[in-house]
Amino acid sequence: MNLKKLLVILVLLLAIPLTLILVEKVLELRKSAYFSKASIILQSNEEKLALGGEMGLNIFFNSETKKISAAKISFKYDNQKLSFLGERVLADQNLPFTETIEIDHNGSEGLIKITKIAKSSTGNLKYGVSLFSRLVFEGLSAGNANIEVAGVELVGFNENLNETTPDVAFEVGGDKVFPVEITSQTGEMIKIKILSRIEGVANAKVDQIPAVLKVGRGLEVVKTFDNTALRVFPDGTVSLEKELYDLPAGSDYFFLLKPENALQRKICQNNQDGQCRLRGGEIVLVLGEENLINSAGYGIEMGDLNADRVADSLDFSIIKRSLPNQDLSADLDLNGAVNSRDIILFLNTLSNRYEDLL
Ligand SMILES: [Ca+2]
Ligand SMILES: [Ca+2]
Repeated sequence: MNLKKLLVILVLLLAIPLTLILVEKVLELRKSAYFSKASIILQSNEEKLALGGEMGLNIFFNSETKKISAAKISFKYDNQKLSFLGERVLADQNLPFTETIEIDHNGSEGLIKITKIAKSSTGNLKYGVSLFSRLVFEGLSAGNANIEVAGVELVGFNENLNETTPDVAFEVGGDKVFPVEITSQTGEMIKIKILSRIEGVANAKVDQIPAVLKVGRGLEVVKTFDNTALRVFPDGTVSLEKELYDLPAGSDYFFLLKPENALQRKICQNNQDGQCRLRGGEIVLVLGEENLINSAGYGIEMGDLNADRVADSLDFSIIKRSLPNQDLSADLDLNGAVNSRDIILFLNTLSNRYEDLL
């Protein structure tokens, strides 16, 4: 055996184990890539869908470990109760999935298939939550229906592998059924706009605050909206707009409005200028046009910070505690600071102290 042959054998002996080690490493990475997970999120702003009304359903992906570059999704919907109006993505939404390759809709089977890719290059793709599409449906007949994700195939890139081409689909978790309730009364939608103001607010730095709105008739509460919001204007005026379904038009309505950190207000008539705790509702609601209820003459009083329905020493201790660290959850006049102004406002509220009940 000459020297040349010996060298070749030596090189081979060294190279083979090294190659095996490298292959093993790549497979290890591959394994984690193949088993990457993403979840799908179905979300809509509408609580209920009125007969003949429209509902937009947003479809999001959430992928922590890989950047999603393309997806094929199929949806199944109840075609007896819902009609698919199409994909309608708002122009100002920053969408990674810019190109729709295909929408295949079969109305008689209630099946929609969408294929999309991201226009961005691998480097510009994002981790985390990204909007895939917004589908719009119309309510065809009353009852409960589902919109279900029937199949998902996601395609991702793995930076660790310096991939330039997408790899295969990976596991998709998340809630893939979206329940829809279609309300029965055709066109029975009552639009309301409540106008009021918050006492002692003259330089508000926030533009909305959370609120609970209850709708009552006579002396009973008939509907509760836990997650609504008051629009706040700098001078302290506030407004709340809401569409009410499943309620008959007519007289004797009232509202209970409890903004965050405030005492609840009972609004039982238009242009009300004082409390009406013991009175029944006197508001008339009509269909079609906007029902404007002005309650600015009986302003909202801030002060119930712990939401126990009374403004008292417990709330005062929360304000005191928030002074040194400027915890803005105690910023009663919404001016962006916790200081003596909030204490003065609170002391004014103490003259009333109890919130309006039924
Ligand atoms: Ca309280
Ligand atoms: Ca303040």
